[in-house]
Amino acid sequence: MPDTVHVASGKVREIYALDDERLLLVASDRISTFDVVLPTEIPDKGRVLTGLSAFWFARTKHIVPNHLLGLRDDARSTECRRLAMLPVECVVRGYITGSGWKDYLASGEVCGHRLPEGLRESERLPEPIFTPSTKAQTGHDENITREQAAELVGADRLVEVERVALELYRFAAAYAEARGIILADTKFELGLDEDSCLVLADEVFTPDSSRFWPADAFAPGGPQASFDKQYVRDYCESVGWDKTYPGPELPDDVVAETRAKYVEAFQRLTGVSFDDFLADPEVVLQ
Ligand code: PZK
Repeated sequence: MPDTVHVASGKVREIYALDDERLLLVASDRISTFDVVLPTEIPDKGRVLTGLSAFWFARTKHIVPNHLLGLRDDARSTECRRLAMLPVECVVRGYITGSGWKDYLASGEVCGHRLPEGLRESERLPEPIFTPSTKAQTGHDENITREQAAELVGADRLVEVERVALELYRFAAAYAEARGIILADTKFELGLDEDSCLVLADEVFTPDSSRFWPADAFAPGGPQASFDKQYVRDYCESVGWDKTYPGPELPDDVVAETRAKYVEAFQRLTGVSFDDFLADPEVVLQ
């Protein structure tokens, strides 16, 4: 892409500048597990994530405006508005897992929310909770309290961010649950436009920004199977990998099963056939 300046790399995505106001987000087919990007790609994974994000952007603009301008014909590239990103990760948890479970075990609290006693790992919370974290440049984001988040974005902005994040989560979790997928938790990136209006950015309700669990296998009291990455995790465990770089190459059957799970999540949630999306990516916006 001549005239297109690379501005940032994520583990599995790239950002390019189209001009002063617009960015291009490109989702690759790379996959990470246990925080390591594997040497083997999952064909179409980036397209699934791009299509899912666009689908959710189109269905949540009554809650908050978003950065989406359009999808490219490659089905993996999103043109978007360039924003001033807020310096907090906006996490909402409907279930107690991951770092939330660790914090709950240690203190009975997550980000200043006191939770009921006796919760089991992966249990549904009485109400979804907003649990902001810092954006770590390297390593893991660190959970912070609402007071610490208010210092980073301002108290009034934080009230708005929390309300929007909880409303987005409630909307998508109910929608997904009706289609057999539990959205255990999710992470949003929000920014401000030129008028200082709050705008939803990045990727939304994808398996990379959220935990997707198959509802029919839900069994609190331990960790849950991942809707999308379980075959990858099981394979990585089976070969005795020590979870440090580099990760193992994936065999063809694990790649095929994993691709099928991504496509299944896309089709269950969007109701659009994946082939129809590839033929005309913007069908997910209708
Ligand atoms: C922005 N990231 C995360 C890092 C990626 C993504 N609309 C926007 N305006 C300004 N900045 C960003 C966005 C969005 N979305 C998002 N970093 C900056 C990120 C690395 C690779 F693909």
